[in-house]
Amino acid sequence: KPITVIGVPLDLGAGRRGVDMGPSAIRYANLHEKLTKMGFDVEDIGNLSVPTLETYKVIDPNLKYLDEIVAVNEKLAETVSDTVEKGRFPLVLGGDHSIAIGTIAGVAKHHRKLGVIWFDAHGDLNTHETTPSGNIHGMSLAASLGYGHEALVHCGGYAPKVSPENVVIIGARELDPGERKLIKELGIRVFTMHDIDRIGMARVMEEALKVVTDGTDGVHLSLDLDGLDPKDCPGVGTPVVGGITYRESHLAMEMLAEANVLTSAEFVEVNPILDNGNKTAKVAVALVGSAFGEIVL
Ligand code: DIR
Ligand code: MN
Ligand code: MN
Ligand code: MN
Repeated sequence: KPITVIGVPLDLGAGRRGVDMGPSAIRYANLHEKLTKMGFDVEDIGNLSVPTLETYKVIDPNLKYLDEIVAVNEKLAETVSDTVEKGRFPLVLGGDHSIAIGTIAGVAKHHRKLGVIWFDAHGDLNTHETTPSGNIHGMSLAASLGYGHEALVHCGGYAPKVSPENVVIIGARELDPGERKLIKELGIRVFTMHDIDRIGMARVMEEALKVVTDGTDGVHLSLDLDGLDPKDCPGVGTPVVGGITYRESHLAMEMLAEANVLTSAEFVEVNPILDNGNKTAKVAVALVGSAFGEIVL
């Protein structure tokens, strides 16, 4: 399938600056070349235009930069939706993880039922009522499920985008109290680092694939690079020790490619300012390769 790359250099949803440079860092790590060499028809439509932090001020400390983030996500939802309509695979480069609201809004309306793999150290299941930070990148999965501020929940003009039984979180190791509560209430499947240690990534992915393909007609991958261990991915805004290794994350992508179920993907939270020689963006590009079916032999 032909691929359309969409950059979203947004950092208003995160607590630390720098993820606005994520799309550049990923392109610098030769994303286009990798996909072209793999034989894909790739078009890169560039970056969406995104407001600069200094231009705006925080109005609600529990929903920092809400209006600006909503505007970017509405535009992203349209762009992603147009891409799907053209029969192309949307590959979105972040930017902070709040952009998942727009990506999923653009994708989900083309599916009867969408499965979502949320690969992250965090749950991103806060709302303005539970957030400890006010950062909207910690609310994007909740919003996609229909929880949180109306403007986030209704991105793209409809809600909810996904139902809890088709969502799986992989790599969680830092959840806030409100997130734990929502996970229990909704019965969301979460594979924590404990589970990965215990049963291994291969079995985690087998189970995860069941969750996201059960009755669905599409699967979205939302991959926050902080899901990986900071040793492999130091260039992220909120590193959490004890993460998924380079190989475990590759195995996950390889099993996804093998299952041949992905219909859209986003790679977010790459922060080159905090990185070491663009290591994290290079990992992102390698993971994209595996997710699209690159194999060693
Ligand atoms: C935290 C951090 N749970 C929050 N979330 C992050 O601010 O809501 N997600 N960093 O990727
Ligand atoms: Mn995240
Ligand atoms: Mn995260
Ligand atoms: Mn509503």
